[in-house]
Amino acid sequence: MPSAGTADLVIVANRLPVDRVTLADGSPGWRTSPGGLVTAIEPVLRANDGVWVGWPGGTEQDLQPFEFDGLSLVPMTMSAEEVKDFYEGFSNGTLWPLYHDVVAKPEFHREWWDAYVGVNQRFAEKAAELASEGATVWVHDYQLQLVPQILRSLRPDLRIGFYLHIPFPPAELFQQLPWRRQILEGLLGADLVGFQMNGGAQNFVRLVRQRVGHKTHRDLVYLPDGRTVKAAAFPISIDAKGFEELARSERVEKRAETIRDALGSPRKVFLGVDRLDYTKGIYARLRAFSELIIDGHFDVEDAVFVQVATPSREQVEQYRILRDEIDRLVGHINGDLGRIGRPAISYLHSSYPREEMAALYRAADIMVVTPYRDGMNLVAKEYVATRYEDDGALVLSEFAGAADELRQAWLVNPYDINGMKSALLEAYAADERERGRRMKAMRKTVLQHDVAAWADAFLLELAAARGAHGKTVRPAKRS
Ligand code: GDG
Repeated sequence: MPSAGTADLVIVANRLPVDRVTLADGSPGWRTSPGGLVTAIEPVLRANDGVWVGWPGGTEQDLQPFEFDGLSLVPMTMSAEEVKDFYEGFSNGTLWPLYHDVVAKPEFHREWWDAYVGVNQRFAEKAAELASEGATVWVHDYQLQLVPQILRSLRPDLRIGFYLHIPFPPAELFQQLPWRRQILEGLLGADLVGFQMNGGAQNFVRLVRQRVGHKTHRDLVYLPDGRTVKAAAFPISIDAKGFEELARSERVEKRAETIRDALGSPRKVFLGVDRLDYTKGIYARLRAFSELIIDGHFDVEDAVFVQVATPSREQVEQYRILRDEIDRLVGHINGDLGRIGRPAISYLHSSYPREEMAALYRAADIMVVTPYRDGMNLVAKEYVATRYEDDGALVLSEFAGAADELRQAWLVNPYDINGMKSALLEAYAADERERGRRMKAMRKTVLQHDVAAWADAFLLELAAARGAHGKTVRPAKRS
């Protein structure tokens, strides 16, 4: 067993919560990458002398552990080949489409798998080196599913939790994977395996029974060595209060007005905000909107659609194809339906500061979130958090995890364009009372179940894991 480190809590995630930037004096520095995960985990990290292990992006080598904003960060370097085979390849060309209902065809390449094993091994070794005797290690997401098992073999004294941010697919799809058994065994190294939804936890337990042959009962797996692994759902959320505060700020409120003016003050603004990803259903949603104009339900004076598509995974072939398809569709729609100074769709292929996101949410009357499959979808929850006057409408895919909690949204099947057209039209025409009634209920849910509650619930369950070794994580002090 390698000698223990000093951290009582180790977070292991593919990415560090910071991005590389060039400072004013030209030297390289770091900037916090915006996200709810760091907001939720930061207080727990502080209370436990914790460290965060992850890749800072890029192929820079020789990076040393550093402190940033009071957090201890341990960068894992990656070679250009690992970025290609582990990150773009196995993570985003194999697992991502396979876990999202194969909406794109997953590719299976043995050299991608070898790179996945290698990178998981390195991350596990680093966590083993940093964790104190009996520490808690919390591993995140589909890029690192082998880490729990490797880590357990290196350090049987640890308490290990794993959380999957994306859906865990049904057996019928998962079993296509040539390395299905290795992935399941990798996850079984954890004491607790967390999923967004119950369905994911159930798929996992069923697959373990069928493919690995372990005894299971409800949400528990019994291993031959006497360990028990629990699989359970912990729906993730956002820093709801933080978002609401941002939305209430004068700067954001002013900016929202400016955005509406710049759009030509239409009666209604529709909004979509997504990473440019084929799982998000951007193409079908824009078609549905444009057909409502063609059918004469409204025109560009009445309503415009703002679509923000944040650049994502641009080296992966499928993402390049998608970008071209959306470019072409937006060009067609605007060419056919727009007027001078009035495009039907304002398409922004760019990423923005958090404040601008909040202003966009405030400027939008109807938020349209129509993924074909999504673990949760935080954008839907962020929109709800910013509508502190209980106004605005949310059109939401049934296949986003968020649909389980946000039942009062206008729920749609994203494959059904006519159904989406009806929902968009209903949300467009709904009166203030109807919109208010729905938003009020959704706001209550989002504010109550925020990301801090999510992190606390996971860590509490991990602390209670049956027969697990190790110390217990101290709860975060939250304001
Ligand atoms: C995965 C799962 C699950 C986007 N563009 C900008 C920006 N964003 C922020 C949003 C939101 C986040 O990124 C996107 O989160 P989503 O949940 O919507 O989607 P994924 O990126 O696919 O996330 C998903 C999530 O993990 C968490 O477990 O919910 O199902 O797929 O917070 O606001 N933020 C800023 N500028 C942008 O341009 N600042």
